Amino acid sequence: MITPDDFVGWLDDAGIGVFAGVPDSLLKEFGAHVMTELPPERHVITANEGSAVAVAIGSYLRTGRPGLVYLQNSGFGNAVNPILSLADPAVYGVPMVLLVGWRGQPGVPDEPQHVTQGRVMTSMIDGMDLPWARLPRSPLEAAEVVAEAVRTAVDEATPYVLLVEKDTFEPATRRPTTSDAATTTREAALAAVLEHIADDAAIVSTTGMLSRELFELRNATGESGDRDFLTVGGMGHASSIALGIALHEHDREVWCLDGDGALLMHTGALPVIADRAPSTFFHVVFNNGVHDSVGGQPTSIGVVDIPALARACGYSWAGRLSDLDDLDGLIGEMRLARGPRLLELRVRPGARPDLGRPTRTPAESRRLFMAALETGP
Ligand SMILES: Cc1ncc(C[n+]2csc(CCOP(=O)(O)OP(=O)(O)O)c2C)c(N)n1
Repeated sequence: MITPDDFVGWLDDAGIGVFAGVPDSLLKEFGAHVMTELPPERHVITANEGSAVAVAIGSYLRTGRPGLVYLQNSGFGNAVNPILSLADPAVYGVPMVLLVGWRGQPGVPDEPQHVTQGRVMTSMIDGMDLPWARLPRSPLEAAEVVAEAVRTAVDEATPYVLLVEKDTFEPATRRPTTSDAATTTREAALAAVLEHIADDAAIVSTTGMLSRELFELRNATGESGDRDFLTVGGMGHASSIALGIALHEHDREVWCLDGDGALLMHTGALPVIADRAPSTFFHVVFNNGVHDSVGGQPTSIGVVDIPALARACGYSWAGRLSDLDDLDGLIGEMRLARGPRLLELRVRPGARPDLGRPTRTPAESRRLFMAALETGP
């Protein structure tokens, strides 16, 4: 295995400038290293993977040094647009190295949302005419592959993809510390919110552990969970999925249970939701300040006043809660509002170590969800 320290050293030696990306569980140790060791001007955790490519482009324009863009392959689609429309050798020809966590790699069991993306990964890269290599686990070979990747990216003025398999990186020597004052766990807050949501409401939950917690809470309480749509992939799109449902629901409440990283990934959904103003739309953001599901790397939500953002985007009501005792009153207020409303819940990072994964297939969940919503509220 490779130490993150060695890996970043090879990149430094090869002339890499900025590091930008969206965290991934396979890159957790690498992420912990760059977060604790690189100065802030050399490392940016971006809202989505396309923005990371854009940061690398901008940094190259100013310094002439290629950037390192890191991402999980589920976010590769977000990166495709600025890669092909800007960085590609036929356009501006901007060198960079893309470090891509290969979830769903053929032969390695993984969740349904990773299977196809994992299988088509290399053919997608080939289809984009990008040079690529697997990052070897052996340090000697990896050092050569990294040097060759940067050389090719620069010589051919192109993005170069390095695919990272499971267990490639050794643990980082230091981990970032989080200083969140919130005491409530996401799971406890979720359970409390569920008590206020009517049985006939539709729920769209965000990507990551929140959806896993929702699935387990339903099992624990013996509820069917048929009206829950778990957004297992497509991070950031839960709110627009909920909007798509709410357009057709004039009586039934539609609840989007979101994360702060997911909210930031596609914040542009907020004014669109407000513009369409479905009166049945309820948005709850479980804000732990980090990408908890993939290792706890900070999002930029700390600089955002989420209720003020929602109001500025046109939501008819927005509030914040840190103490679950106030939930009753705030949900009452939400219900009195006429258009979309948003409640921010401050929660603490972390999850149960024994948190399971949904045992229903996504296709079965989709069938049950559609059938459950066919019956009136
Ligand atoms: C497009 C895309 N990029 C990255 C990921 C990997 N990923 C899964 S969950 C997650 C973090 C979500 O953070 P947040 O919304 O704050 O929720 P939390 O995990 O903190 O509850 C990430 C980065 C993904 N699934 N899809």
